[in-house]
Amino acid sequence: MYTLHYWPDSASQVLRMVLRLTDATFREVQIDRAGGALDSAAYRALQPLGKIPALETPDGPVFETAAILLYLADRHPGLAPAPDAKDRGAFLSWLAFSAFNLHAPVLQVFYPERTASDTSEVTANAAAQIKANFAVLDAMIGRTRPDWLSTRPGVMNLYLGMMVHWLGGFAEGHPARLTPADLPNLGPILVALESHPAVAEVAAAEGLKPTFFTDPY
Ligand SMILES: N[C@@H](CCC(=O)N[C@@H](CS)C(=O)NCC(=O)O)C(=O)O
Repeated sequence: MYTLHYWPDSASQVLRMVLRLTDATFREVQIDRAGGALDSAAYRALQPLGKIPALETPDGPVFETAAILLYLADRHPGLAPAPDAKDRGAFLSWLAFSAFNLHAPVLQVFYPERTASDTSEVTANAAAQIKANFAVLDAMIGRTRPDWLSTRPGVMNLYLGMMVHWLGGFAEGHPARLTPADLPNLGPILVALESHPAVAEVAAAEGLKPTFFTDPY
């Protein structure tokens, strides 16, 4: 039994989708942000920085989105290459790439004041990194067509899709705006996944449009 501590339209979103792809029993607890839950000792015991998400597991708490994705993939076959699979190294490399080189600058775009007081410069720099790094990843998909990043739902396509969902919410002209149409290889994968029940169910649960990737807000 897992317990996911979530907040709508935050990094917990991909975990809500991935949990629905498993046969695990789980419950989802909405974090009481207004009540200060992120700063509470109880929540800090699950996530030491008071960030969203955190997953309680039979093995203890697991935190950091990418770590939770890997934890679930290792216990629920089909979400990513198995530990002894030939393409495991490539999968791990691009999972770490996504956490460090995509998710981190995406967070800077949403919280630029945490990096420096000149928020427009922070946003411009982070947006440039996001665009350049998504282009590198997209080219890799075109070159190698990995099975672990195809139209079959799994941890990588849903993790990347969550970020594209957020970035597609920026208005035309915003430096960080990115949509499936900007990504020749990842874009069609996300379009194909949009109607998957795991995506549709979480979009509905979080009060979001069914066009989760293509027209997110
Ligand atoms: N590297 C962390 C980032 C988590 C994170 O920053 N989550 C955001 C929501 S998407 C959050 O907790 N925001 C609330 C805050 O920082 O106060 C992870 O991947 O889990």
